[in-house]
Amino acid sequence: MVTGNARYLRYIVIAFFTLAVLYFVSNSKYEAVTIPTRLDPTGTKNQPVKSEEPGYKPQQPIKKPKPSDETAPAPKKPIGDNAQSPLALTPEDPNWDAELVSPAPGLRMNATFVTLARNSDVWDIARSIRQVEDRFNRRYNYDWVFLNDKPFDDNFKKVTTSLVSGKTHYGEIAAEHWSFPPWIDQEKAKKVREDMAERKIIYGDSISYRHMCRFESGFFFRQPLMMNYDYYWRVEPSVELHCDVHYDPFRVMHEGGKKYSFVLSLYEYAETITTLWDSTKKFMKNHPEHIAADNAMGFLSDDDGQTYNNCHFWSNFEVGNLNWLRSKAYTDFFDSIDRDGGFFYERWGDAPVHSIAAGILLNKTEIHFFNDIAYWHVPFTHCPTGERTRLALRCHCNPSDNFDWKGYSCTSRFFDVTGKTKPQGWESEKD
Ligand SMILES: Nc1nc2c(ncn2[C@@H]2O[C@H](COP(=O)(O)OP(=O)(O)O)[C@@H](O)[C@H]2O)c(=O)[nH]1
Ligand SMILES: [Mg+2]
Repeated sequence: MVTGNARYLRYIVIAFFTLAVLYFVSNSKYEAVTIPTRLDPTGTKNQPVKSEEPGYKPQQPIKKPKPSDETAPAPKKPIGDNAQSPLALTPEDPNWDAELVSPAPGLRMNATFVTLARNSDVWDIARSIRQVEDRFNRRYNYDWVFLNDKPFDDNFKKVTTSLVSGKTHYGEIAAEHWSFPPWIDQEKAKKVREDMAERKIIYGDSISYRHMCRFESGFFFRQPLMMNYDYYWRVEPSVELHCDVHYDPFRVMHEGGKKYSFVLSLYEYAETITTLWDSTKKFMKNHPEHIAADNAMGFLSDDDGQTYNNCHFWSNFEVGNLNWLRSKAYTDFFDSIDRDGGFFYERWGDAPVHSIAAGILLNKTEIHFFNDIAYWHVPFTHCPTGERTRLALRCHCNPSDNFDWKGYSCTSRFFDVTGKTKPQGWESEKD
């Protein structure tokens, strides 16, 4: 009996000891020190952070280094298998739900988001990025190029890099792409600004706005960081996306042979472009070889090209083909109108410039309207027409805010000129 008790006691002691060892081993694993890291503002490496620093918060090391430099990224090879993952454009298409898997299956295009911004735009662009990521890019991880006429500061790089799921790149624009060309008469340009200020024309007195419009018209697509990409999606600060983007718009462009696209169109403020159409006509006369046979002149002009009706695609949203913008046709067009000086002697916007180019240099079929991409830039909304689409895309826009079929929009004209059928329900969204 005594021996039996002693044996039990021994078992209990051994069991207790074993449990104690196991507890110690497992507990010490959970207390293992994690090295806190912070994303370096250049995005190239992770830097240790001292625990006494303000803002210290232990976290897991960030897995993916995100290069951020001034050199062009290496050209990307398409990944994925197109045949395995056909584009699903409507809820009826077989691959519709599969597209919401993250990362989205299928091919990636050689494409990037692009944003022109100042350091002071950081929080406004942060909002835009968050929405683009939530509604689309978190599943696709496309890169994002940021361009600025001044160096981006560390805070801008840190905040934007933390939000973008693809790689981020930061470029400083060369002075010759953001300054007065030598042929501009400074006195004349100054008088125009003073006069426009008096007439209260929006941005009429601004020099930087004019540099911005000329840059977006003629230079963003030839920045070193943009040279290796084929497609771009322009995103401005403080824009909103109201619906899921269920498919890859870059693939729609590529597979549909599209070169330019839009979601909103409207009439330009005539006083900012008084002579833009004269310059366009001069170009058309000098370069008939660039005019597309099946162009969309009917979108731009009501009298077969005599006058401009001021219709333009709103360029704060664009998905487009960079090789088209880099083509001889487009650069001849830009160089020709740029010589006439209207970016400074008037206040030509990049929206009418891109739109006129698309309207005369492209065939109608190469311009695409993205009904599915819900978008807001102050003060206009594009909310997809058709309740089925809005519900399927989990939209949060109010359909009565949709600008497409209102009197000041040119989208109805685009449908008429291109012979497209307007989406069901458009008539109930007129004024
Ligand atoms: N780097 C830089 N970006 C600018 C400047 N002015 C405007 N932008 C950018 O150019 C785009 C258009 O400017 P924005 O103020 O939105 O003009 P709006 O949409 O025509 O009212 C936005 O992406 C701005 O962030 C500037 O002086 N410097
Ligand atoms: Mg804007």
